[in-house]
Amino acid sequence: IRIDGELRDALNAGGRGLQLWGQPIVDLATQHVVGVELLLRWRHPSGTLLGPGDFLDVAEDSDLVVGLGEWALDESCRMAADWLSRCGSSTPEVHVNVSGRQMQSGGLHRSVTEALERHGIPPGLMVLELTETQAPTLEGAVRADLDRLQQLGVRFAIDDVGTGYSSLARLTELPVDLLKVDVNFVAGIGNDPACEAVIRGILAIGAALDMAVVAEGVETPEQATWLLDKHCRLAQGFHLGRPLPEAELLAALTGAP
Ligand code: G
Ligand code: G
Ligand code: NA
Repeated sequence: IRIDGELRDALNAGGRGLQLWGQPIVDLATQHVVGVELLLRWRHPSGTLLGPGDFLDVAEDSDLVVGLGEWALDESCRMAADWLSRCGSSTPEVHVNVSGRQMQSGGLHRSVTEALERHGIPPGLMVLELTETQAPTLEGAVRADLDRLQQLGVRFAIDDVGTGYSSLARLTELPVDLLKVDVNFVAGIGNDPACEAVIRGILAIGAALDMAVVAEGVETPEQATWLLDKHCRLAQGFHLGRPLPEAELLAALTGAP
């Protein structure tokens, strides 16, 4: 399949076939949904529903990832405007994934502010998730983009913490507010002391640097209990909620049947 051509067609048609599914981020102490991570899906012209792993690399290798990122920012804000109108002050934070190439394109500040303004979303509601392994060298312009967004109230999360090659240096370089513990460490809770030690270490770094920590990939109540016991209050995973398409997500957020 010529994924790149088809993806270009989809973007040129205003994002035809592209969707964002939302996965809840839960406060384990209160069970409240405090955030939603938006995850890209693509209903390919063949009918198959594709995940990011099926087409993100292709997009990342071209300028397509920038258009895809702009589409995702706008779509996230459109969805968030709907949540805001129904959930008011309990509207969850909106977590949007940003690729390294999108950061380096130089247009991140503009894309984010335009999407927020177009849909009337307060900047404090938005969290941009950056992946360690993709985080580019922070040349002046990229750094300035991130700083301006942070001054506006937008926050930043580092995804898959512990799997990148320069994680600790990154944490002091980037304007980071939130650390996301990689699923592989969470999978080791209860059976792999090394994984547990890494999670404790990330929690200690978060506490020392005043960054919140989200555990990803929580699949069992035992993992949730272990995390809460270590004062890790924020978690995401199949045990707490699977990624859902827009209508089902909305029903989950508003408690509708
Ligand atoms: O939903 P799934 O677990 O298949 O997502 C796999 C990965 O794809 C996620 O870890 C996330 O980092 C990445 N991803 C999902 N949605 C987006 C998106 O909108 N933009 C970018 N750049 N990456 C995304
Ligand atoms: O870090 P990233 O943005 O890739 O994280 C989101 C990804 O993790 C999504 O692709 C989602 O499908 C996946 N995911 C979400 N919850 C769980 C879980 O409980 N277990 C596993 N193995 N993967 C999960
Ligand atoms: Na993410």
